[in-house]
Amino acid sequence: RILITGAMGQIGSELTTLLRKTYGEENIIATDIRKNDRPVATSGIFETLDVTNQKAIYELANKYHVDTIIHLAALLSATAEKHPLTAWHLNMGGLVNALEVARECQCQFFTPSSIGAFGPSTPKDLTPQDTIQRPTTMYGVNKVAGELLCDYYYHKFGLDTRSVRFPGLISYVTPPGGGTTDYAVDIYYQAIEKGSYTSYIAEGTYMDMMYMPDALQAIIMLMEADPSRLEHRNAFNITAMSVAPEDIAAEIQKHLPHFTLDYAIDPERQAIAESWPNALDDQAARKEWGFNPKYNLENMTVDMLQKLRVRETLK
Ligand code: VAH
Repeated sequence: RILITGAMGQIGSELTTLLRKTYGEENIIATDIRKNDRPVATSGIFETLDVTNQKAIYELANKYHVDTIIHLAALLSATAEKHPLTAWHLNMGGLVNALEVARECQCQFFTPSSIGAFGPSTPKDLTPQDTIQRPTTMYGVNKVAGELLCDYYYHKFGLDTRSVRFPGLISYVTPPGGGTTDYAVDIYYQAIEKGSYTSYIAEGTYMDMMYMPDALQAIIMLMEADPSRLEHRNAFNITAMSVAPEDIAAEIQKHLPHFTLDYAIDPERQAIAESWPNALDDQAARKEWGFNPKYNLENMTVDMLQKLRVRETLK
């Protein structure tokens, strides 16, 4: 049985649906601090859970005899930068609570890291799997500390912890909240709704991105990987494309010729983006557990626009 925290978030809402299909609804316990006001909470087992309450996590893990914990509850980079101490308490407090329960219940454990775990002194192009990590954001501090804590639980307690450094994730089901890469999601929504988009990230700002289906597949592949092949654990570099706002706009214009992009830079999120790599080297993930994304900018754009058009017509 798998316990998911943050099941109503951008990753959680789609991962919950996919895991229910893959492993059976009765084996997925979706939890979130928000009440069950979204589809993910009404079509399977759902429990309200505040991950800052370790006892509450333990009680659910016990009640459902959980053997895997996928811990997604966290504040993303831009929100964390606005409320750094809240982010520290939720991101680190929630993680150590979830790790402690996983240790007590001997669960396999997954929590995401991010390209945000790198900083300005990290090599920006073909960022190595093993390299300097001195992020300058609270979110990045949380992600590096999280990677080290998960490795510690593996080496010290033999806990089967596994993690990936996600790039920006693009999806059409649940819009992300509070991220720096969210422009790459909003641009598609606005292309359909308004035919134009004003980017808060500057032209020429490259970041790694990935379409949600590839991100979900990566979680399942890593969690099912033969542990004897894993030289790394927390956390694997993975990416599907490195793009700047004008690249996405040019791809959208192939389908919507009148789409226009302009800029109104948000200095805070621009500074975060500039502290992150341009493009990761994900050879370790490909070698150790067969990571192999299916979507690039071209076929992701076709799918995103098609799915959002369908939703627009259903409104
Ligand atoms: C954010 N989408 O922008 C998240 C992610 C790599 C970016 O960590 O904070």
